[in-house]
Amino acid sequence: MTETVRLSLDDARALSLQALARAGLTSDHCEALADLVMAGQIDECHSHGLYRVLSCADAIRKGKVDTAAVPEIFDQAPGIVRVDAKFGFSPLAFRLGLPLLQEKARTQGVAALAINNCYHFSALWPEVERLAAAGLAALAMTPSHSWVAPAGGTKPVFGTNPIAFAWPRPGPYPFVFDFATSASARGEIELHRRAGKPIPEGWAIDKDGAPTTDPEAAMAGAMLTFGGHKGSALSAMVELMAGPLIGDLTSRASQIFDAGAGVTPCHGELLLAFDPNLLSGGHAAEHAERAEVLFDAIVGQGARLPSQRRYAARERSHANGSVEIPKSLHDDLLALLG
Ligand code: NDP
Ligand code: PYC
Repeated sequence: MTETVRLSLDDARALSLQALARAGLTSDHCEALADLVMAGQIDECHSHGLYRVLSCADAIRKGKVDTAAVPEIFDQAPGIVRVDAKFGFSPLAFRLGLPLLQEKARTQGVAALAINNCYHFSALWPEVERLAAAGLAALAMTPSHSWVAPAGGTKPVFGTNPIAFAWPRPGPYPFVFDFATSASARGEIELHRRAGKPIPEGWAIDKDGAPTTDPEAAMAGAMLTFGGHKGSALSAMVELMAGPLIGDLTSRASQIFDAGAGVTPCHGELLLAFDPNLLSGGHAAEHAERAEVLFDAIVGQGARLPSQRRYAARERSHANGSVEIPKSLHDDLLALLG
């Protein structure tokens, strides 16, 4: 059984902030990153929680990330905001671009935020949740590194390419899903490797194209898309929409840019925001009721909504005032403090 350590929410946040500051990040980046990894840990999304502080520190140590990058915002068009992250981490770029994206979505009905030149390590649900909290429906997507074989192939082409969607609902919890278009996130395979556990069948093939449950062999070979050709096509869409469409890199190009350093990917991210009021001709409240009927029909038969596990974890973490992480991760985080 994995030995764990329980940290108060304040201590966990302080540890993340200290480790990121010690790695050399400026305070506004530290705050943006700590908020995100804490959100992941509180929701028990372990692959994108405190664990990610290690890969951020690694990318900085290898001289890849601009630790003091000041993102630049461009009001590109009535419905388009572009933020150049200037080769810093993405969370600060998102944070700075968000107000203008929301304003544009409310006036145009639909608006896009294109983030360019960002080192990306995070889950997407915190971002689409922010848009839902402002009463907007939202989509987000980003490539990563070419780790995933297309359906019918054996060589990595795609990134793990997550897609996240949010729909605002009454109460604190929007309808949100957020998943990699690969069978699992790369971070999940890394966590299995760290824990010395095999990965489930169907996640990956080894470098010779044979199915594998060995995390090391999987990372040296190719990950698989979810849902065969369907996940493969969605993954290609993410490559195109959050790559060439917004003037940024595909996962293959991001891997080449990485030049063997093996750090978190550097590329772009696309977010789309939709105003339900404008798009429904000013009758959002009335039509939102139909959405609630849909959700009732799902949960009414015992099926669960995506994010239900996360929201339950969030309530538990806040009630306990603490989060639990593997002792090995705690040791590695403490080691970053030198
Ligand atoms: P999961 O497969 O763990 O979960 C995907 C989604 O499905 C979640 O919204 C989850 O909700 C929901 N879900 C899971 N089981 C059920 C069920 N039985 N019924 C209904 N809904 C369900 O996610 P992934 O491993 O694919 O991705 C994990 C994270 O990794 C994501 O947040 C993603 O953004 C991130 N990621 C980031 C990348 C990047 O480049 N930045 C690349 C790849 C992934 P719940 O959480 O409540 O279980
Ligand atoms: O878990 O696949 C992943 C991932 C890639 C970049 C950030 N997370």
